[in-house]
Amino acid sequence: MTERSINRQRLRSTIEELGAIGLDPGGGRTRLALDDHEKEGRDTLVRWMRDAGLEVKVDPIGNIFGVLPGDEPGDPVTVGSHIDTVRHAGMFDGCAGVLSGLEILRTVKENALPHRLPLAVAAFTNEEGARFAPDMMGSLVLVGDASLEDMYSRTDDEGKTVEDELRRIGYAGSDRVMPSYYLELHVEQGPFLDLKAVPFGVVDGVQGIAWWHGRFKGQANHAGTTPMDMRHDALLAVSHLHVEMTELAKSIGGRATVGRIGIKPDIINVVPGEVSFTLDMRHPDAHRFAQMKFKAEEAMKNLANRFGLSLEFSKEADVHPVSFDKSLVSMIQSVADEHGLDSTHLWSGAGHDAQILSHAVPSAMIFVPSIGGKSHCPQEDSDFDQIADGADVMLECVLRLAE
Ligand code: HGY
Ligand code: MN
Ligand code: MN
Ligand code: MN
Repeated sequence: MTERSINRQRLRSTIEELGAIGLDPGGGRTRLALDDHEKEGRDTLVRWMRDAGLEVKVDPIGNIFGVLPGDEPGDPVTVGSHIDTVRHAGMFDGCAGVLSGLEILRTVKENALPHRLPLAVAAFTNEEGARFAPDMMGSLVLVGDASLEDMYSRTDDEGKTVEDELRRIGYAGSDRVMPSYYLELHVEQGPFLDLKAVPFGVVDGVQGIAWWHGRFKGQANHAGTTPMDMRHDALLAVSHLHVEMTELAKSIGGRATVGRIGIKPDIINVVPGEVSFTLDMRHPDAHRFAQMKFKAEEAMKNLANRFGLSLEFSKEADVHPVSFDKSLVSMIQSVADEHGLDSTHLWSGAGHDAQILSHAVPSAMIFVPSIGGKSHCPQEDSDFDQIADGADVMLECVLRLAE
C-alpha cells in the first residue's frame, strides 16, 4: 500500500459493518430512507466521519457531508452516494461509494496528501425512493430541481411525511454544502462488466427514469355470476398495461417495470374493483425516453376507456438522461490506465445521485462489477479488491481536482 492508495482491509470492514445494520431474517438488509435502521446507519457513518477528524455537516433534506478543509476555502471536491436501501438489499448498493469516499478522506488526512480545495464525502437522502417518492430526493433538493417544501410533504404508505421523519431521527439540518466536482463509485448492478470480465467501468452517462403511481377503478363483483362481457375488471387494465409497456420497451431498447400492485378487495371470488400500480420506464436516449413517457400515459387512458374504468395517476419522478462531464470521464479513464486496470465504457441502467448532481456541477461515475449482475436483492455481490481498485482511482482523481 502506498500513501496514494487506500487501506483495503479498513474499507472492507466498514462495508461489512454497515452491511450488518438492518439485517433481515430472510437474507439481505433493509434500511428504508429515514426509518430506524437507516438512522442507525446514519449515526454510524457520522461517528466514523468524526473519528476520522472530518467536519460533519447536515443540510435541511438530511444530506450528510464529512468535510476535510483544504489549504484554501472553497466548494469541496465531493465523493459519495447513499446508504438507504430497498427491501432485502445487498450490502454494496450505495454503501460502496459512501465508504470508499470516507476511506479516501481518511487516507488523505493520514498521509497529509496535499489538496488546495476542501474534500467531502456525501451520503444523500432517499436515493432509492423505496419509501418516499421520488428517488434521488436529497440530491434533487441540493441542486434545486425539487423544492424542500414539496419534498418535506411527501408521505410513505402510512402517511408519515419526510419532514416528520427527518425531525424524528434528528437529521433535519441547517448546513449547506455545494460540491465543486462530484464523483460517485457504485456497483454496476447489471451484468455488463461481469459478462465481459472487465474489472472497471468508466460511466458515460445515466438513462432517463420516469415513475408513475396510478389507480384503475372498476366494479367489484361476483366471480361466478358476472358474465365476462359485463365486468369492469381493474386488474385486466393493469395486466394489459404491463404487457404493452414491456413490449414497447423491448421494441426500442428501453426498460419498463410494474413493480407494485395493490388489489381491492383482494379476495378469490371477487372481480378486482380497484387496482393501484406503479410504473417505472427508462431509456438512455432523450427522444425515445419522451416517446416512452407519452406512450405510457396514452396507454393508461386508452385502457381505462376500453374496460370502462376510471383512472387517476401522478408522475412521481421524471429525470432526463444525462451524459457525464467529458473531461472528468477522460480523467477517470487515464487514471485507470495508469493503474493498469482493464476498463470499458458503459451507460448506467440504474439511477444515481451523480445523475442529479450533473445538473449543477461537473460529475462522473466509476463502476465496479456486480457478480452475476444481481442487485436490489440479498444475492448482490462484488469483489472487495475491485472496489478498492476503484477507490484508488477515485483518490487520484480527487487529488488532481483539488490541487
Ligand atoms: O431506481 C434506481 O435506479 C436506483 O437504484 N434508485
Ligand atoms: Mn444505488
Ligand atoms: Mn439502488
Ligand atoms: Mn447512486
